[in-house]
Amino acid sequence: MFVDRVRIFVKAGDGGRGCVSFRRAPYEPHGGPDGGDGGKGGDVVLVLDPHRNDLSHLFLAPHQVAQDGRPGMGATKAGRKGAELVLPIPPGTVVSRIPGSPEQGSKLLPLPPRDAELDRVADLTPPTRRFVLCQGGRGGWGNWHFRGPRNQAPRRADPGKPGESGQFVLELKLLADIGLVGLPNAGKSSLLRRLTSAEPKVADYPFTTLSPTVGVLEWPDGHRLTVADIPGLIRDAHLGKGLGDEFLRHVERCRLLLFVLDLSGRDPLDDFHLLRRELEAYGHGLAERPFLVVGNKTDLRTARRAALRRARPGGEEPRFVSALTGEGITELTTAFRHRLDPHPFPASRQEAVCVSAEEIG
Ligand SMILES: Nc1nc2c(ncn2[C@@H]2O[C@H](COP(=O)(O)OP(=O)(O)OP(=O)(O)O)[C@@H](O)[C@H]2O)c(=O)[nH]1
Ligand SMILES: [Mg+2]
Repeated sequence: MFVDRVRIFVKAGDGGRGCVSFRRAPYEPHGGPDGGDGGKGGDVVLVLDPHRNDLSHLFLAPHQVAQDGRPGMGATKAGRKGAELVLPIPPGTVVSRIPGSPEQGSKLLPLPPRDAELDRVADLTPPTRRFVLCQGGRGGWGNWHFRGPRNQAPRRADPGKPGESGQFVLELKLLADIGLVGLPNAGKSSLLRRLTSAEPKVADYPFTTLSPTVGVLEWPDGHRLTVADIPGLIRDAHLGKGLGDEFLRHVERCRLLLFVLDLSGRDPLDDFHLLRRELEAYGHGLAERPFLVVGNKTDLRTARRAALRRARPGGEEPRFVSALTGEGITELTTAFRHRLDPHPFPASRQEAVCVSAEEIG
């Protein structure tokens, strides 16, 4: 189960109660106040975890409550702090508060629609690694704070402050340098496998890919680019056909789009225009994003190659590869690098190598 949008209720720990206590010792019948302060409640902290690629763990456990602080004790001993609650989340998660969510009360509100106006509180994208979503409450003062010349034996101690709470929507928008966009069966996943060591499923039927995958391309000089593969788009995807535009938000933050066209299928130029129209209909600036065009499956049909080259779809010189045989892959990775890295790099170092998809972040 791939989950990229959840709503959760979180509550930080309450502060511990302050203590009312008096010193007791032999020969000291009226020892002064010595009630310690309550401990602070635990915070709820979001922490980036590059090994996580979705939010299913929070979908299954949408109530997250941190530990309360312990009450203060005699002999001015402070109560122990509540442990912080760490929620690991994938890089690229956007966190918004559901407006009007009751500060108290843990009944989950319905997940707001995608276009709802939400109050964004954080975008967990490196270099941000930690974000305190809810602060734990301060511990209450013990009675020794209230001693004074007029009141040598205060019986007052404060309760701890309640921890912050709220309901939030967490939405994953994958972070990658390059996003693969294409019709079902164009060979996007095969290309990702060829480019990186990620292993998305590949099969000879449409909609093999049901969730996005990110892989990493690395050059010997240490330069890295991340590549995201998403489910295929079809005509009227923006109206919810196929898997709809549900997954386009995962390429919203890619710096470069790669249109993957199937040379063995229908007219690749038509496919290109269809994809462009879907991106325009989706909006969010995707249609204006820089792109490259690649014709895949050169091992099957070469006749289409010349026609596509002449047509220069979108004014771009198309590249040609075979994800199956590896033909043209080095030229493609070089094109990525030239497009995304402003610094020229030596020709001898142009061939990229694969690294584990887990090393993202
Ligand atoms: N001959 C040949 N077949 C290829 C090539 N690239 C992909 N294929 C085949 O095309 C089919 C679809 O490949 P996928 O990589 O699953 O395509 P996809 O674009 O990820 O498809 P969806 O996930 O359904 O959108 C598979 O049977 C692949 O083996 C290629 O370069 N040459
Ligand atoms: Mg696929």
